[in-house]
Amino acid sequence: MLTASQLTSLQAILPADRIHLDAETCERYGQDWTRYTTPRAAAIVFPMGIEEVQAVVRWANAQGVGIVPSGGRTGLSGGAVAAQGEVVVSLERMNRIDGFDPLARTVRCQAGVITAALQQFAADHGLYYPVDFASSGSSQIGGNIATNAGGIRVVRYGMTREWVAGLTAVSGSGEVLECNLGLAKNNAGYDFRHLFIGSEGTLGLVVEATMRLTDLPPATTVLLLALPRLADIMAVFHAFRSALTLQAFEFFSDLALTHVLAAQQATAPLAERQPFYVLLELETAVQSQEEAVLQVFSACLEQGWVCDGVIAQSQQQAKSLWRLREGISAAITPYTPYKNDISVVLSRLPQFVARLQGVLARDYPDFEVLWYGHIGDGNLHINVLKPASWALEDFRHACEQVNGQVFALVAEFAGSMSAEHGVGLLKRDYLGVTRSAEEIALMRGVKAVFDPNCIMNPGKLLA
Ligand code: 2HG
Ligand code: ZN
Repeated sequence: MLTASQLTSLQAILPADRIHLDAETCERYGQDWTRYTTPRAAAIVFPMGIEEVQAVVRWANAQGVGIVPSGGRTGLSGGAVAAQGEVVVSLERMNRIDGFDPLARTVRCQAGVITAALQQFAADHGLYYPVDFASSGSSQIGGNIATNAGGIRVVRYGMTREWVAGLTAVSGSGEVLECNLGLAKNNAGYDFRHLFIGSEGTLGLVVEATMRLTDLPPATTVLLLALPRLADIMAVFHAFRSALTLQAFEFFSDLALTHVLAAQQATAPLAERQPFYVLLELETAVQSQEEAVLQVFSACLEQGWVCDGVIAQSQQQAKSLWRLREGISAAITPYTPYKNDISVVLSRLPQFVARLQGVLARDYPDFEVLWYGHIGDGNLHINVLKPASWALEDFRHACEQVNGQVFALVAEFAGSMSAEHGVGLLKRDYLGVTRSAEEIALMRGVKAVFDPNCIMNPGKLLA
């Protein structure tokens, strides 16, 4: 899809073996984990340094070609899909970790560093990188920053944003910007770092970052609790959080459990099935905290909020409980689920959930609807499974109809239409649920400053 002269000028920037035009590579790198858009990349390029990224961006501006920044492509909103003949800039060959500063407890990462590699680097130095999720073995730091990735420990450590001490970006106009210099304190004007975090590649490419590390977590206890009613979940949350420090507070429905058990060929963790389950990880460094776990657990049983539960007795058992939660998304991928990733403030969650249950039970009678997510953050992943007999477009259309009601509820409760997965292509038309027209107009203005020719990830986030 590139003209002969476009290709010739691109070949003057990068060696031929780092420009891929073949259909297989274009398909592989032209999409993320979503399966709702047909990839149509013109080329995939693999720069190996900041100057090469800058040269590609300048070339794209001169040629009027769109760029899709590409990390581990584990996104769920189509943010890394090349759907209209763009050049995909894969950062995967820029995967060096260096510049470890033990005093500042920071480390310098190129954008293509795999999340798990940073976690391992931290562990090797007696420290901890706490942002964690099921895709940490494939996702990359640059992508995590561009999407402000969240995951399973946000309730304790916050999102990726909290862990970026500085970043280097190549803006859409080809300028190299050093944002925040890794400083702990820096009030010298606007902090562009935070504009790039979560910008989904629409302002430029994050090429390097200085990431913060922290202390290793103390010993923890993992529990799985069974709940007859979702309405009681915040009471359980409050009871545990008042007594102990939460590392995670996740939930899933029985239908989600059914699918994950089938996919993993595992057996149910509790003798009796209940409609909902909570997976907690609690800090238990000292014996009094271990006792507190049992006390709160008993209190929840007495109240009738919880009717059964299991406390992991070994690391291995803790891992297998976690696999049930973390494996859900992969278990249902074959059903091309229609995904919602919504959030409200915790205090409004019980009322919101009650109303949402009503809407989904009434309007999705023919589809399997799975509930799971980071409920301790007020974040629900609602996944609707496509029946095999339905065509993808018809299914999507049917889901979008119901989604109008879901998003009306999100708006009524002043929630987010995308809590952690970003907006990308799939949620773009719903941005107005959470952001005002004035805000969206300002976003366009910001984009025009950093990316005047609109070459950066065109069509994502903003139409
Ligand atoms: C998770 O929390 C991921 O498991 C994926 O964010 C969520 O599949 C989803 O909807
Ligand atoms: Zn999630």
